[in-house]
Amino acid sequence: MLDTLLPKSVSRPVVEAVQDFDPAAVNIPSGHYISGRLVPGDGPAIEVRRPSDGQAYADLPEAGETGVDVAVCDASTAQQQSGWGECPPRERGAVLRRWADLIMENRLELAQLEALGSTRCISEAYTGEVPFTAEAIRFFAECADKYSGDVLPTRSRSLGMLMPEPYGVVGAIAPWNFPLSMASWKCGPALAAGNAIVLKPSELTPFSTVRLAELALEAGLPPGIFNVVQGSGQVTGAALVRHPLVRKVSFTGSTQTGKSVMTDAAHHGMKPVTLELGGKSPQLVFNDAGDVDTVAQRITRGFMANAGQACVAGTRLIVQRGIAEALIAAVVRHARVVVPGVTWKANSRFAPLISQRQAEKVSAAVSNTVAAGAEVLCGGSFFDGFGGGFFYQPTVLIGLQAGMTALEEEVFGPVLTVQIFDDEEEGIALASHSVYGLAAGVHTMDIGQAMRATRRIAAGTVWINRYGRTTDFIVPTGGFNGSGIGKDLGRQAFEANLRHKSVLLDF
Ligand code: TXE
Repeated sequence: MLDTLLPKSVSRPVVEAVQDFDPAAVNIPSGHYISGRLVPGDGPAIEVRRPSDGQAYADLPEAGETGVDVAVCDASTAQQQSGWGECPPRERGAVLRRWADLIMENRLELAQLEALGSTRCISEAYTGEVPFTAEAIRFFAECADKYSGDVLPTRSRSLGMLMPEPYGVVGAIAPWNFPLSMASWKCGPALAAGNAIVLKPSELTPFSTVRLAELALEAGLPPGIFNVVQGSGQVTGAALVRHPLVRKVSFTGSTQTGKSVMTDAAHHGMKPVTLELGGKSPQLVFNDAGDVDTVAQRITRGFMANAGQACVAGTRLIVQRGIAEALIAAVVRHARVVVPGVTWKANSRFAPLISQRQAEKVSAAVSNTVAAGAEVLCGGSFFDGFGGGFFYQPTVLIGLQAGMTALEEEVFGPVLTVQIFDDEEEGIALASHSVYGLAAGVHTMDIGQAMRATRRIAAGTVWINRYGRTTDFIVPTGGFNGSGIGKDLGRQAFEANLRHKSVLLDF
């Protein structure tokens, strides 16, 4: 997802600067970050492992209800007393821009921290994830003073207004697949709108966001406006969603957990939620899609980026019969040449799966599907030679029937299913999914065909003749149906962090 079109000035000149690094030499900011200070946790700790080799490298403190209460109360006090919510929006924008500058100045350190503990290879973290994070914050900094409420057409001797105001404290819960950029998608709009934020990163990738919070303070964010609490979802995440002073919740993760976040938010204060959930996105390729190899590369990147651990991964190839044989062969060819490598090596381009649990999920999805009659065109097992790391081979499956696991469920690994169709109607029908509606790719040179398919596919994003996001952060992202509620990115994400008060003044 993130190795897409970064501006040349951001991504290109520095590729050479990426070098191997020693994972044991990385400084780890361990603890919660509350009121501008790193707070060592007390109580139970969670062992954190490196996905590349499975080695435990740090202990994570877990904030229970009491720890979360301290963070949220401090955030609420800071939001009310520091002036962050009331200062001129342009000043908020300036702080966020300085923050983005500091992120870029500390790019190598952040990239190493990210690559150490997540599935981001250092080259991608340095050229993609970190600059992408800074750019998203810059985008939301620009929103700060460019949004107004409304003046409403009311009776002649009255003035009707819609006045936007921040919620107060926003609770944010981030996943492990893009730890820094997912945090920026949540913190950027919440902070630009004048809220304080308490962020819970994934317990699998907890540390890079602490450094992000330290840099925010250095940029001028008042202490207590950006806090990080560490811990598991069931304990820390649930306590955050339920806390009475958290007035809005933003979550990215599985559809299953999204349901319980939404239920908790409803039962503990009727809080608005933004939910960016799972997907099972189709890539619909018509006979006239263009150069076969170009399309194959698009399809391959679409399902293999971050080893398939992306919510928008295009994991269902639905291809028209006339082009099917050539395209499938080309996809398999591209899938076979990937070179896996530990995330701290500069030339590694193919990521490990995040954890043993995720590895078991991917492996079971493939073996269940094969046991049910599907055929493996390539992959189907782990790469050898990585000790405790879980590197799953890019896998292409064909001969699928409705109901098979890999076709229906979000696998979150580098697994592509292939289905062949004859006419447009059949292709569009296959593209729909009974649960998910996150993203879709439509590949055809016939603009009419592209737009007919786009109108009929139920997905929050449709890419035509491309696959994957860009740095056009103005384009909102979010799912339909089981893939979520509301939008990240775009003006919509900023506006979702404001509530609107209707005011009627008689004169
Ligand atoms: O996700 P969870 P997991 C999907 C993907 C993956 C599956 C499981 O299919 O295989 O989810 O991954 C926090 N209250 N996605 O278990 O549980 C948790 O601590 C509040 C898709 O990691 O959704 C973490 O910070 N918070 C996805 C975050 O939620 C809770 C990205 C995500 O965890 C909580 C990741 C609770 N009750 C996984 N339970 C995407 N949309 O990109 C957990 N959490």
